[in-house]
Amino acid sequence: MMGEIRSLVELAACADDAARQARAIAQFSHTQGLSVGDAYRVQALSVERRLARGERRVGMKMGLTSKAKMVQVGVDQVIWGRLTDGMAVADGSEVSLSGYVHPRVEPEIAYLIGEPLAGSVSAVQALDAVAGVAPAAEIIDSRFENFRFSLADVVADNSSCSGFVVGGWSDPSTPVDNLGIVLEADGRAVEIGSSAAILGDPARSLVAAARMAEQAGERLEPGWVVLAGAATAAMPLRAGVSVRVIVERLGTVAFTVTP
Ligand code: 0L1
Ligand code: MG
Repeated sequence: MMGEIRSLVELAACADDAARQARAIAQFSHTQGLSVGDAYRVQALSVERRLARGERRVGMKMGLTSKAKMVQVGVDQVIWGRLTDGMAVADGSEVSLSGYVHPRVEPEIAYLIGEPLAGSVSAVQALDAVAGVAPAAEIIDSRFENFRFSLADVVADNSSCSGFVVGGWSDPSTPVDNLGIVLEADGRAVEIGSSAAILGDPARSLVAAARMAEQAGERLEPGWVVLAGAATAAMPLRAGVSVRVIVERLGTVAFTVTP
């Protein structure tokens, strides 16, 4: 039975409250039709609520940029979400599971934006705007029950973004198109991949970020972080685990989960 149809503002409040209270909710698409365009509007409105509480916009995440990720969640389109400073996790720090519903972690490559970037650009133009590259980990956490969602659901839920950890920045000229990546739990490799799994080259993800930002009336701003997407499937987080992402040439990022 269809429930009451909610406005985009109400859906945004629902997604934001669920994230804030670390509470699972039913998929929006179970009770009402939601276009992907409207879902991005819900995402924008829910992130505006974070900004109204004092958080600051610090970047953009690209999602589902690898086959492994698309297969893992059953959605086969590149999506994006908005990063705020409230989602940043310091490299080497400890996080508590209490702030999440059912978090997972995935290994990524991060770009630091040096010059404004938006619209239809080539990979060369996109990379010219980059001030640094770094190893990164994204903590994703769907607010939907059982980590299941439609394309519109996940977009409305800020593309599952929940936290991100960025390591030390390397020179932007460092090639990142085919670097070995390992995701470790307690010192054991759980996922092994290559940055080439990110759309064949993470630079393609940056190009897509510039295009999608413009479609949303935004641009990538100097100082922003762009997460290019995961190189492997994501790993569920459990209490007490020590997580480390190792990216060939770029170094490592790490965090632990409170026991
Ligand atoms: O690659 C990603 O960051 C995708 C996030 C959305 C799907 C998921 O929750 O895994
Ligand atoms: Mg990701």
